[in-house]
Amino acid sequence: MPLKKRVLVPAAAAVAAASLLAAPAAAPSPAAAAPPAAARPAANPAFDFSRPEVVASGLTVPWGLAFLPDGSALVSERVSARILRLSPGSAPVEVAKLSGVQARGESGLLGIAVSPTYAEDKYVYAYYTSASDNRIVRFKLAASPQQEVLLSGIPKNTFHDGGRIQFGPDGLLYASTGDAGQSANAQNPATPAGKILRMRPDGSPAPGNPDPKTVVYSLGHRNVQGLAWGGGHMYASEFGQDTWDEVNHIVAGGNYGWPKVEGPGGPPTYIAPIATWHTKEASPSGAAVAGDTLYTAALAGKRLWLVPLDGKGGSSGTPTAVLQGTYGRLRTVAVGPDGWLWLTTSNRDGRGSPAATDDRILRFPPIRR
Ligand SMILES: [Ca+2]
Repeated sequence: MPLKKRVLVPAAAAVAAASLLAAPAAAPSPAAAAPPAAARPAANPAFDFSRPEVVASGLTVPWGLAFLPDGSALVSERVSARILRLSPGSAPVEVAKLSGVQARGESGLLGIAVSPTYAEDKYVYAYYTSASDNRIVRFKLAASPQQEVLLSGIPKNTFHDGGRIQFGPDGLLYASTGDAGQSANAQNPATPAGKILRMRPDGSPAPGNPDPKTVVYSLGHRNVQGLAWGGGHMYASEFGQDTWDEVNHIVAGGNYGWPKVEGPGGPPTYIAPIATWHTKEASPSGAAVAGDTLYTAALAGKRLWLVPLDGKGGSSGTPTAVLQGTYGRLRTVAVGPDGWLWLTTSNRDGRGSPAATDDRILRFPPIRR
C-alpha cells in the first residue's frame, strides 16, 4: 500500500462535499424511476468522497488516464499532446509528447492505455486525431517517441471522435469511436466510426469478433467515451444527441440503436441502455466499475454518477450522483492500483468555468468496511 498522506482540502470544497453527502440523492432520471422505489436500491459507494486528495493541478484538458505497474499514473493532455507521469505527492513529469496530433473541437490526443505486459514490452497505447483520421498507435515512453500505427482511418471530425482505449480482462484492446458527425456511420459495419472496436495488441482483429475479419465489436453508437468491466460484464457510457445519454451493457455484435433510436425504445433488434439521463444532467465520458457500482464522469452534468449493477449486466436500482458542481466538468474516472478512485476535470476545454487550479486530477480513498 502507498503511504496514506492526508492533504488539506480547500474549505469550500470540503463544505461542498460534506453538504452533498448530507443532501438527499439527486433526482433519478425519468427513465430509471419507473419501477417502485423499494425494489430499486441505490448504489453503495465504495469511496469516501469527503476526503479528496489533489494529485495534480494546473493541467490543460487532461483526457486519458492509465497506470504503470509501479502504481504511478499516466495522463494525456488533449491539445498539447503531452503525456505526464503522476505520482501522489510529486509534481507531474512530462514523459512523452506525440507528434502528428491535430486538436480541434473535441479531438486531439484522447485515450491512453498501458500494455498488460508492460514489464516485458514497455508499450504505451494512444488514440489520437491526426491531420487525416483518428488512429491508434503504440510507442515506448520517450521525449518524442517513435510511433507504431496499429489502426488508422477511423473517421474524424471536430466532434464525435470517441477516443477511449482500454485493455479488457481478456487482454485484448478495446476502443470507442464516435460517428464523426455522420450518424449513418453507426449502422454501417464497413466503417469503424460509431462502434466499439476490439483488437489484438498489434491492432489486428481480435479472434472471436462478430466478423473475424474486422475490429468491429458492437455498433449503433453515437459517441462512446467510457469503457468499463466488472463481474464478467462490459459496459460503455455514450453521449446522446439532445435527449438521452446512456450506459449500455456491451455484448459482441450488439446493435445499440443510433441513429434509429436515442435512449430506450425501438424494435428489439436494438439493445436498450441500462441507465439513461437527460443530456444536461450527464454527458457521461469516462466510466469505471468498482464492486457492484458503475461510476461515470459527467461533463455537462458536472457530477459523478453512480449506477448500481445487478451482476448480470443490468442495473439494480436508481442512479445517484455525488460531487455535483464540486469540481465542474468531469472527464475520466478510474480505479487505480492503489484502490483509490481517480477523477479528472475538464474545465479548460472551452466549455467550462475553470478554477485557478484547473485542470485537476483527484483521487478518493476506498471506504474500509
Ligand atoms: Ca443507444
